[in-house]
Amino acid sequence: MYEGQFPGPELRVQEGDVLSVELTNDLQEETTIHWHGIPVPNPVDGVPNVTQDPIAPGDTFTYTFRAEPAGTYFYHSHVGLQLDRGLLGPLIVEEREPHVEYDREYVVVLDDYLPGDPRPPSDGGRGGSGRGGGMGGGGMMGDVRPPYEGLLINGRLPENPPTFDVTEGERVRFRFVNAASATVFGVRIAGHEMTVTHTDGQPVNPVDVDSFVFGAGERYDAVVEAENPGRWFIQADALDGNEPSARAVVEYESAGGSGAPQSPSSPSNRLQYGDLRAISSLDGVSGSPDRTFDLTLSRGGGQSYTWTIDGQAYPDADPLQIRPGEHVRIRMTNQSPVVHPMHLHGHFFRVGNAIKDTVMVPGHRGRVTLDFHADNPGRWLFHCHNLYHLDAGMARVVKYVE
Ligand SMILES: [Cu+2]
Repeated sequence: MYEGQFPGPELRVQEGDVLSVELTNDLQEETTIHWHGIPVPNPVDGVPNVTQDPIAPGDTFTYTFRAEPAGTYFYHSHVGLQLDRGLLGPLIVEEREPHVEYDREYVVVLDDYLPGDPRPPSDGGRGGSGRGGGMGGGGMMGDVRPPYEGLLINGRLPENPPTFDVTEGERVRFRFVNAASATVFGVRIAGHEMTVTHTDGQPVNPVDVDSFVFGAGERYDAVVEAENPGRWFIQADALDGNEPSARAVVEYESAGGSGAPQSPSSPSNRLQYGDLRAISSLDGVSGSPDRTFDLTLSRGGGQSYTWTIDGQAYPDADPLQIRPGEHVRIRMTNQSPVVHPMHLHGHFFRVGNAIKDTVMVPGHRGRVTLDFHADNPGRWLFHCHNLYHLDAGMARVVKYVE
C-alpha cells in the first residue's frame, strides 16, 4: 500500500503544475512508481532497469515532472506483481476549462482483489500463501486468472459498497480507472445514461451510452445527469471472470438512505471504440507513417508460461527502434483467445479517431492499429497491461536511436 491506504492516496493537481513525489521504500524488496498515461520525461517513467535503477529497500527516490496534459490517470508500481498487492492510486490532473460542465465529481477505481501474495502461474503450487495449486486452469492455449477473492470499487467489496451522494439536478462526473491486474470490466449505472467525455484522460466529443467495457490500464470519464431520484447501483462485471460484480451506490439526497438500491438492466447501447472522436487531433501522425511494425501477440509455446510479442518474451526481446520525429505505426494481431490491453509509455497514440494510451486488442485474430509521434526521446515500455502477461514476457522496449 501507499501511505497505508488502498487504493493509494489520490494525487490531484492542476494542469501544468510541477508534481514532485518522494517515494520512500519501506518494502523488503525493490520498487518503482510509474505515472500511467502521462508523457513524463524518460528518467521519471518508473520502469525498473529501463528508465531507472529499481529503488532498494530503505532508499528514497524523488519523481518530479510537469503534470500535463489534464486528465484521469493513475500511478502504480512497475516492479513484478506489486500492482496486484495494492501498490496503485489515482492521479487527477484537472483541466483549467473542462469541455463538458459538471457540478461535482467522483473517482471510481476498479480493481480485482487478491489476498496474499500474487504468484506467476509458472510457480504452480509453490510459494508460501497456502492456497496450493497456483492459478491453474485454462489449458495451454487459454488463459489463467488468479484466484481473486472479489472485485472492488475504491477498495471495497460489493457487500460493503461505497456511496456517491448526488443531488437532483446536478451533473456528476465519474472518473473510472481500471486499475485491475487482469480484469476486463463492463460498467453500467442503473437508471441513468452515461455521457462519455474522455478516454485515457483525453477529451472526446460526448457520446451517450448505457455501458462501456475497458481493460486494465484504460480510463473513461462520464458525466451523468442526476434526474432520476432514488438509490442506484454502479455495477462493474468481470467479462473474463465469474466473481460477483463490483458495486457502488449512487444515492440521491432525497432518498434519505432508505430502500434497496436498484440494479442496472441489460446493456443495449454499449460504447465502441469507433464512437470515440478526440476533440483535437494528435500532432505528427497524419498521412502515411515513416515506420511500421507488424506485431503478433500470442501465447508462447513450450513448457514455460510465456506471453510473446512476435515470438519473443521480454526481457529476451529486441527493442523496437525508432528515430526522433517519426510517425510510427504499430499494427497488432492477436493470435491468442484472450484480450490484451496494450499500453505505450511516454506517448499518446491515435487509434481510429481517438487519442489513447491503452487499447484492447480482442482475442481470436483481433487487429488494432495505433499511430504515434516520436516526440519524447528515451526508452519506453510497450506492453500488455494484464500484469500476468507482462510478467510472462508480453513487452518490448521502444528505443529512440539517432
Ligand atoms: Cu495480455
